Amino acid sequence: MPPPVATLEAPQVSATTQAVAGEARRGLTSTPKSLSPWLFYDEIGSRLFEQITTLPEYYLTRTERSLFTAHAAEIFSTLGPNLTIAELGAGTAAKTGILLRALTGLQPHVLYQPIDISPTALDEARETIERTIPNVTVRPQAANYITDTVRIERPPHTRILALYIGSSIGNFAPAEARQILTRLRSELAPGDALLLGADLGPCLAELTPSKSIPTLLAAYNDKAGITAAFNRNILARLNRELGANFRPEQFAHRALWNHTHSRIEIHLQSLLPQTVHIPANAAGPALNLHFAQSETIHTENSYKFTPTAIAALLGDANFAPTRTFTDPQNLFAVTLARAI
Ligand code: AVJ
Repeated sequence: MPPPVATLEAPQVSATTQAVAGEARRGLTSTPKSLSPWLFYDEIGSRLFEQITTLPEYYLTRTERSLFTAHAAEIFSTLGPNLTIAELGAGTAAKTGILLRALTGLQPHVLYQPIDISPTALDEARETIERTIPNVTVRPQAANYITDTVRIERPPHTRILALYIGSSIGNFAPAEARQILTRLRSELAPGDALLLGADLGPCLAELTPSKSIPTLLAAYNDKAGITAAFNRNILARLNRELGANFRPEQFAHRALWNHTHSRIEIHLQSLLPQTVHIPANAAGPALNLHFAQSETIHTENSYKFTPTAIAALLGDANFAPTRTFTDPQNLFAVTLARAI
């Protein structure tokens, strides 16, 4: 007989809230203060990100989409038949439909395996794709592909095309990016493939034309203030989930270009000296956090690449680049690589 269920235990804390509590404690007691960008993507944050992807300044999504539209046929003819598609960080899979639709024209059935940290985004991905694209079966996996091992299913006689698109790789420092691709590669076999979408850097010697720094900065500092709301939502989330008392409007959204590290940095800057309280939780005792005027919380890095850097990153993870597609303005790159 199992023991009776105890009734006086601590309130049930979900695994996600536990991870949020741990990351808030780690990041906000560090010097300088930081919070990891995965914290952006609760239900509200995921919705704000979807809005970002439609902003006039945010060239990334529409440029990558146009590259998929222009080159899907060539991508799949290069790869040949009998593919299954797995996607890291799929979100709501808005752009993936272009690729899935093209592939269903070439093979009778497609198994699509989206992997994402957000279960609500995955539900939406499954619903939209199964409703709008016949002959695709969606098998979602809610997982943090940074911390958890992901399982990619391989139906008999198929090769896997892994998608890592949307410049999601840009959130990671070079060593971590290599590790993500190396772990993905370990789930694949020679002959499988990866389609990597990465944002290109500004003012690149090896690319003419290349985007200007103002074009890049505008993508992270839109006129409508959606990116600012997305950034501040990280604090609102700590209020909602941890009972913290941040006043998000007392932090300014800042986006800057760090040339040395080839990355956009996103920060929240305290507009005045202030103290914020986070009650005790499963991750540890209560915290009183002091913010000096102008002190920042570093919330995100978004690395930008050269074609050479993309090829080197792929090579380090045992992928051989076969084709790189870029738009006429060299804003964004989609690279097809073979697992070797
Ligand atoms: C989802 C990481 C690709 O870096 O452009 C957009 C996130 N942050 N605006 C990016 C983001 C602010 C985005 N990625």
